[in-house]
Amino acid sequence: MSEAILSAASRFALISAPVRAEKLGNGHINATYLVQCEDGSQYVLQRINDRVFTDVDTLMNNIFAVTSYLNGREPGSSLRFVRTNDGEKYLRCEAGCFRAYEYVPGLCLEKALTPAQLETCGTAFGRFQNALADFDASVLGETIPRFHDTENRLKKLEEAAEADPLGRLKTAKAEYEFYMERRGEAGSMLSMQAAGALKTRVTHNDTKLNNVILDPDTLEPRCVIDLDTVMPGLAGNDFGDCIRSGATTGKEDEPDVSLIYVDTALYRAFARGFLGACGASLSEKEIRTLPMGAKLMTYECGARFLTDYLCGDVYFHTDYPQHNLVRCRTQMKLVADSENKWNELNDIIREEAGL
Ligand code: GN1
Ligand code: MG
Repeated sequence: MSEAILSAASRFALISAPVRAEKLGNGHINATYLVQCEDGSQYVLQRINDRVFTDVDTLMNNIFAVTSYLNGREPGSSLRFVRTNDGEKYLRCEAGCFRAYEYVPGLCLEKALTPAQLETCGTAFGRFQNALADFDASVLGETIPRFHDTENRLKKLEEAAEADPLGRLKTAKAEYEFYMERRGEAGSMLSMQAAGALKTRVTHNDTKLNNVILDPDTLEPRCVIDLDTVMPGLAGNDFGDCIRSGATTGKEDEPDVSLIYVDTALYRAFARGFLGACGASLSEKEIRTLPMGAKLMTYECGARFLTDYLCGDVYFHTDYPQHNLVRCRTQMKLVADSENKWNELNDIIREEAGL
């Protein structure tokens, strides 16, 4: 594989010849490599999952538009993509679709160890959203339609259970019921948006904890990565996905769910960073929906893991046959724990926002 990766890398306008490539990070969708060049410079090369992102032209147009806008406002605040030797935004070759950007060294957390680290991630995603406040959303295509339409995700889960192509439903009955029982809440944020009560912003939409690069010494945010789903969206969803992945006592794929809880100290820290960076731009209505955003992102993600388990693991990268089922259970536990802590979580947001 390394040969194919190096050969793809050599077709980008890098500063010197690529000599080595190794796997980088833990994304569930694209395959990511760190490429070392002869003169010591480093790049990230990604093979884009074109089963998930079927319109790679739109995807890469979005990413070039957003990163050049952000770097234009503040040089170095976003990823710097490199074109191919032919001047294209990505490479399509026998080994797949690839893109390249300058490597940003730093820390990507799989789990927050301290509230200070999570506060920094909150600052990073809040700043990102604010920096795009005046960006013309009409230039962005929808890379994955209905990405955070939770009701539609539940419909897909129901269809997967009805088709049950691998006969896996019998091993996930309780999980399926858990998600179905909560279906009534799934559309609550989108209906507020449709009624004009929540503002449509340009958001990141995949604010997983490991999608922020931190300076390991100062803990300052360096950059937000994984820009594939930057599209019109809701502030609560960006708040929510980082709470889902960051304000927890365990990993997304921890098999022992008795170790999984919503960590309220981490929750408060993330809220502090996010609200601080968003400043006065969030309306009171948006602020009051943040706990629901976190609950829905967790619920939706769990439902997506379960759907993928039932469909035979065709979407998320998995390491073993039960992997998606294990992931869907941690998300269930977090949803149940948010329900138990509902008043406390709402109080945290009110206190941090000064409401
Ligand atoms: C995927 O690519 P990655 O690992 O950052 C997924 C997110 C999920 C996440 C769950 C495009 O994100 O929506 O929340 O896995 N990205 C896409 O870990 O579907
Ligand atoms: Mg990622």
